[in-house]
Amino acid sequence: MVLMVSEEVRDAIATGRPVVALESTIIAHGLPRPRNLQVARELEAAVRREGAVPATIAVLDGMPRVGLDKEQLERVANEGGIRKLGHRDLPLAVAAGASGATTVSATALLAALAGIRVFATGGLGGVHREWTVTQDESADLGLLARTRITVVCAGVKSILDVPATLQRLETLGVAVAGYGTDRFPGFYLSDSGHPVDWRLDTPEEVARVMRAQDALGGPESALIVANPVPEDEQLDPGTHARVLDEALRACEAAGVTGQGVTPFLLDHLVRHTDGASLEANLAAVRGNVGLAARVAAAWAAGA
Ligand code: PSU
Ligand code: MN
Repeated sequence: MVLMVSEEVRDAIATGRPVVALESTIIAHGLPRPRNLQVARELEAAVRREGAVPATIAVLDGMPRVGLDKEQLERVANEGGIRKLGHRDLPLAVAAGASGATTVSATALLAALAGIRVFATGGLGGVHREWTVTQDESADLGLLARTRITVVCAGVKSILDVPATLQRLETLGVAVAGYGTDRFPGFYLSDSGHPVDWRLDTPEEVARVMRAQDALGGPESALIVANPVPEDEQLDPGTHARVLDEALRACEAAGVTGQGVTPFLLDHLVRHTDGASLEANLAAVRGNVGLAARVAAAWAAGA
């Protein structure tokens, strides 16, 4: 067995009930303890409130798991040695018997393998500023170009080069639509300052695009539903610009590279905005999880 799907999730998939995949990197490496465990539970509860089954995904002792029980979720939130796993790390973690939280790329891959079509997260990874020097582009983008899944997110993390990331998504052939907006959301901010070509306004419209993807039978790529954080819950744009600038400089000064960059920047923002970035991040994720559950319901109902 290479993949363990929990009984509840397996049952929901088999009977055609709505399921929402949730990633675990945000829990283990994107949020401070002990708030991270509360959030992990809260997100699962939010999926259930909308009538869908949550499937949080992680690797524990070398076993990729889709749907975690109470103790497994606690391990992801609290265990010291939990690694950060992109999709390329999965075979290494399995063979080593290692435990790790899955990023968007690894979560999307495992969710699709399990037969789950809808996935909610905070913000996607993408092209980092300074890309010309570091060549740092998240593996999220390449994986979403070849995985048939719908990702509900608040755009891409604003610590990134947003227009370059949008361009890469276009080049890679990944479909992107704003949800209830013509503006591409900016993760902590409702508007990244960039437009988006397509707009969808209801879960049924999203489900229709998913069906059209399958009917057309092109490359097995994802659909990104970019759902903005409500304007009254966004991070103050002035604070965002100032603190992000400091965070990027601190990251460079600390010599952080590779997988460490995103957690470093997110953590810096939390500490230097008095937690305001955390609240905006959580508001975005909450909105995405609720919408993903409604999309999964529309998809399951054949809308
Ligand atoms: N969204 C959040 N917080 C996070 C992430 C997303 O609100 O911590 C994670 C996701 O798992 C995403 C990862 O895949 O950050 C990107 O990391 P990298 O830039 O190293 O690819
Ligand atoms: Mn990276």
